[in-house]
Amino acid sequence: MRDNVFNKKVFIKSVKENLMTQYRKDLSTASNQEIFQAVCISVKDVIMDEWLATQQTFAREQPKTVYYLSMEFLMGRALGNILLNLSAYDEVAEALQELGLDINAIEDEEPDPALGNGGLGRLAACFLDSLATLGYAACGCGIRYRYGMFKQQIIDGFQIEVPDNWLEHGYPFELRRPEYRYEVKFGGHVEQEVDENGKLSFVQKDYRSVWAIPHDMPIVGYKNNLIDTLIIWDAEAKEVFSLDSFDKGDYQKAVEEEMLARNLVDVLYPNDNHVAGKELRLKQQYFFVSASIQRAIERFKQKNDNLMDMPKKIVFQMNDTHPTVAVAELMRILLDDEHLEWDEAWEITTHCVAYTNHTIMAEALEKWPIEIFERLLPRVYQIIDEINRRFVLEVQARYPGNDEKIRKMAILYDGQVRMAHLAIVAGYSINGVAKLHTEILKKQELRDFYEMFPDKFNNKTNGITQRRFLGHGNRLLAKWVTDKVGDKWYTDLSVLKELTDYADNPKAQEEFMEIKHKNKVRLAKYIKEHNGIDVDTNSIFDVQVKRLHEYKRQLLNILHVMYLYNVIKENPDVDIYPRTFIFGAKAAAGYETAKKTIKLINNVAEVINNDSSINGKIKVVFIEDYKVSNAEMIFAAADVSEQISTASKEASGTGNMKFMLNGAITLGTLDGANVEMYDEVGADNIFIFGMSADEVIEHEKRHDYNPIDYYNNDPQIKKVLNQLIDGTYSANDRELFRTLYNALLHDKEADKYFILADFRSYAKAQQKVNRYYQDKNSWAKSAILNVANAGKFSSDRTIQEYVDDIWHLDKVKIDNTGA
Ligand code: CRA
Repeated sequence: MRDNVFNKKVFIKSVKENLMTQYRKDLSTASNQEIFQAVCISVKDVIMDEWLATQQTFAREQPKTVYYLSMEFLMGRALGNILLNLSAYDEVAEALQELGLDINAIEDEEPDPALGNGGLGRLAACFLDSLATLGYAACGCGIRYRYGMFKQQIIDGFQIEVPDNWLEHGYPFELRRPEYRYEVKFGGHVEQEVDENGKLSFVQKDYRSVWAIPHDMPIVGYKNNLIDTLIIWDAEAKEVFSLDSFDKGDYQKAVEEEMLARNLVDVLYPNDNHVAGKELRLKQQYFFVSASIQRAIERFKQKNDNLMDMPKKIVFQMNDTHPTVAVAELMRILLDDEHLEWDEAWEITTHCVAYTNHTIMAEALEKWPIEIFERLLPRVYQIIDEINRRFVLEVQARYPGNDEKIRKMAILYDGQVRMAHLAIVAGYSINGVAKLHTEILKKQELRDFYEMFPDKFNNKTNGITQRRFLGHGNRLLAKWVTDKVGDKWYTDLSVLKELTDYADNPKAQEEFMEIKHKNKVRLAKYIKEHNGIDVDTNSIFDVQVKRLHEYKRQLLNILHVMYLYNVIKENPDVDIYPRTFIFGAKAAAGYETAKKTIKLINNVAEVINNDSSINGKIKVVFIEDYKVSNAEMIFAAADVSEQISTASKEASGTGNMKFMLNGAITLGTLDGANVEMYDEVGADNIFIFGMSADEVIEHEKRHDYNPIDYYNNDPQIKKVLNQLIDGTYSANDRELFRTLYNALLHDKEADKYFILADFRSYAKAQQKVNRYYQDKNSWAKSAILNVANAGKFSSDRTIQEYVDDIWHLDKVKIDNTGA
């Protein structure tokens, strides 16, 4: 089947036909966007057959299915990835070339669907890719936000948020399926009714409701004919609002339902690792969770008559606390719609739901005021109340007289619903996302729960898909790797280990550095086009791209740049190899300190880049609108990967792995998955600095950290900090960076993230980088060894662990002969 359509001639013919039928145009008059759409239609033809074959196989074989419930799926562009996984990328590129078109330009026509904030959403996308590739039945469930993550513009150094209308031209790979809609109810009140058999039941009355309309996106497995589905739910008003209802007396209700549907999925909350606690967000959560669970149960019932068998066929993985209302919604459906007894419903629920924790940041802990919960979801709240009542009894039985335990562990406490506690009490598995993170959960954050349910806890270190982040993002290196060790790495990344043999080989080193250089040239071109800055492609590309957050310490990085600049100014002959410091980061719209940090980076860039006296030794670039599509290019071009979070704060990180896979050397703290990267690659091939997680946690407990000491005792640190408020980087407004200065020295929790404590150690590690890069062979060797040891960080490995330890899915083979 595939061969046919991706036969060049057939493909070209099909694209031309699509142009004609869709736009009545030919190649000479069609725009790139129109050609892109036409190409997608041709690709979709192939996908449809395989998708159907997959669904038929699932229907026949009834494999156990994981429903991955996530508020975010940061998919990035689909076309290139789909072609790669269909093993048609090269053919299509050649076909387009014959038509005088560059495949990159056509790929650039696709909006970058940004239905996620950062790591958590991108992880969900990598997981789907791995699930399909490994041959498992999986269904991603999320929200079809009309506006995903905003587009970032930098104007006069400030971040400006611009709405990203990704659906403007229609999204070619989604399939709207109104015939599979579900009703989701909000508000009203609960009444008790007795049915004809004398059985008591609970009925929600006077509610407002919307339709949840699924849109399917194909998740194409790598060369295995299997296509899983990502469902994103759109909201629609139940009845088209009509003036008729005015006469019927429910005009008000019709207006409210219309409004509810219209706002519900308008926009993704742009916070990473931070909750805003807005009522609309809880509505979004319940909306997609309810629809997804209704669908899962309906599908299950089509082939099974005993609901008690559900855990054999279904698992709901809750991606952080955002979808944990699933626990109560599943109970509600089993109790009220399926009329099971509490114990039966609880038995099913507690064997069907599992929870992943992604953060220990206090501001990310989801708690909802009971008042909101009860008003919005009255029946669901009753159920949570009952789960809590039973759980508290259990705690009392286990720890008689220990009220402290109840205070710490109850689901309902102090007027709030603690979503993590709900997930832990009901979930049969609770996992962290890197070894260190899981240990911190067990020993600190979730200690009481670990003590009570030790068997539920496990670790699943995050991973990334090599198909997108090496295969698609870095085609030169991908080819080099394939030349050396064969192409098995596409589905078994551990084979990269065989590259170890080449690490010492001068020719291989040269080839590797040559590829890195070409990727740097590609990025330099992008920077020139987007930022108007010329960068030296022979300089060290030192990169920190990720969300802007205080704990990630972009501030440490830029303060160090300011320090280096001072050093060069004082001693122009100092041995510093040319370096380009590259930043990319979005700040949540309401996060002032983060936005100030972006402004600081841009102002420092302005001063340094325009100072000819330093001979271009250092340059600073802030790449506007960091997103999945430019990320692929950035990883490929990096020499140094900055992973410098305060130890204990970054649960895992996944950017760190993408850099490693692309042969950048990590400069980082022993935090998150950096710890495991260090174990894999060895101390000689990574630059580690700073306090350990234990040290940080100790200081936090003892409240004994005083940043002022560093300021007073280290004149160079003092100078840099003073430059925040003496106009060096804000000549027209000396007060501009006062808040950053105060946050480091004078605020209540001054230097909460230990920037000054780690500064010297960071500067020293940076100096090591400076020297090491000048020994080209050693550098190349270490870089190659980073690629060679990145195998563990494939999301294929992560997913196989989830399958083995938590999900227990059946492997499916799709026979493509019939398709
Ligand atoms: N912000 C963590 O902070 C982690 C990802 C994926 C995060 C990252 O260290 O790699 O999750 N946590 O596990 C999060 O979103 C709500 O918590 C993240 O992306």
